[in-house]
This record gives sequence, C-alpha cells and structure tokens, in this order.
Amino acid sequence: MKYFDVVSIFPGMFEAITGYGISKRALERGLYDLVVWNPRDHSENSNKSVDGRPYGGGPGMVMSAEPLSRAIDAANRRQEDVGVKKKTSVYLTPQGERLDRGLIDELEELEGIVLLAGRYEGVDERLVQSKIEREVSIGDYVVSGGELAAMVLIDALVRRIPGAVNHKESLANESFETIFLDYPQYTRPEVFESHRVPPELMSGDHKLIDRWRLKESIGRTWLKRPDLIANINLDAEQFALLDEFKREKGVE
Ligand code: 9WO
Repeated sequence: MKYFDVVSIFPGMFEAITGYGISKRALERGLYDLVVWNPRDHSENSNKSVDGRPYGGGPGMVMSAEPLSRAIDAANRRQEDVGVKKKTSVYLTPQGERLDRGLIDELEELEGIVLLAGRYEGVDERLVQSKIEREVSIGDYVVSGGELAAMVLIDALVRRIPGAVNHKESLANESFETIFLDYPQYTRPEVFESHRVPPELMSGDHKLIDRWRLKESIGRTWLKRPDLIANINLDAEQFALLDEFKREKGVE
C-alpha cells in the first residue's frame, strides 16, 4: 500500500487520476490511497483566504504559510496514523530537481509522499523551508499550478505498484523500456491510406517479431533520442541491429 497526500486548493482536479484508467483501477484494488487536503479548510480568517499580496510589491498573490502549514501537518498526521514509516514531502516547482526515471526509482522506495501543489505566483518561502524536504520539477516550463505536475509524479509511481498494470508482459516491457524507446505499434486495418503493416508483424514468427521490434526500438532511440543512445553501451547484438536499421533506412 502506498499513501499519497496532496495539499491543493483544487481537490477536484485529482479526479483526473482517481477517476480514469489504470490509476482508477489501482485505487479500487486498494493498491494506493490518495487524500487531498485543501488549505482553505485550514484558513482561520473569516474570508477563508489562502493568499496575500507579495511583500516588496509586484504582481499577483502569494500562498500564505499558515493555512498551508496546517494542511501539511494534517497530511503528515494521517500518514503517521496509517503507519507510514518511510516518507517525504515534495513541492512541485520549476525550481526543483528534474523528474526522471532515476528520481522515480528513488521515490518508489517510499511508502508515503506528501505533495504540495502551489498556485498563484508561488508559496511563502518560509513554508517551503520549514515543511518541504524536496523540490521536484517535471520540466523547464511554467504551468498554472503544481497539480498537473503532482499528478504526473503520482501516476508514474502508481503504475509501478505490482498489480496496477494488468499484463505480466507490460511489466517485462517496462524494464525493456528503461533502455530504449518503444517500438512502433499497428492494429487493423492491414492497409491504411496505402500504407501496409510491416510484414514481420504479419509473419506469425515470434522470434522474427521480437527481433524486428528490438531493432526498431534501438533504431528509433538512435534517431529520435541520440542523447539516450550516448549513455548506453550497446552489446554486440544490439550494435548489429542498429547497423541493420541504419542500412535499411539508408541513413549513415
Ligand atoms: C509564475 C511566474 C510569473 C512570472 C515570472 C515567473 C513566474 N514563476 C511562476 C511560478 O513558478 N508560478 C508557480 C505556479 C508557483 C508554484 C506553482 N506553479 C507552478 C508549478 N507552475 N509550474 C509548476 C511546475 C511544477 C513542476 N514542474 C514544472 C512546473
């Protein structure tokens, strides 16, 4: 069981993961739990305000430390109540450490994560310093708030929980995917706008199909993500398949 507690002023957004697909099924199967804590419910002023004007001036609003702090405390308390031992707190921000497979590997070791999704121009820095252990970015761009980034992180972790992804095969594929990009996929019809499905896939010869798929995976990685290929030491078979790919495509 994995526990996610998110602090957000837009709890409804998280239906995007709790209400659809693999992440919905995994929740129903009891493989993880997700609770969203709204700082508005922890605001003590009469307007239920969760933000204030930035000290020093400038445009927009800043999320206030106090309601966020109480919401994060409630999230941490519930993690303790359910017996979570290894946990961390994460603020989603473009200033954070870049989310990649390595960071997912690291976070996968934890039983619980408290995620802070900010809005407006940001969060009072004192809150980040007192309650946040890690800052994580999903890429070098600004979106309208941390919620989408939090969901990207949660979804990537949920699909790694044993039993979340149906087919045994998909799990094997995942380890394959850790090295190369996916091979191309085809379904009916056999001819679309005069383009046929590659004959290897129609052969029924599973050894030939596996070999073709591996060749395409390596070839596509070389074509589309040379940065990834540079970090892989190809073995003799993989090198030969890449060479064959290049010759077939008439490149190099
Ligand atoms: C707004 C802004 C406006 C003018 C100049 C710089 C600015 N930065 C921001 C900003 O970072 N706003 C954030 C909105 C405040 C915290 C939550 N927001 C957010 C998180 N936008 N994008 C992310 C995010 C999180 C993780 N990975 C990529 C982007």
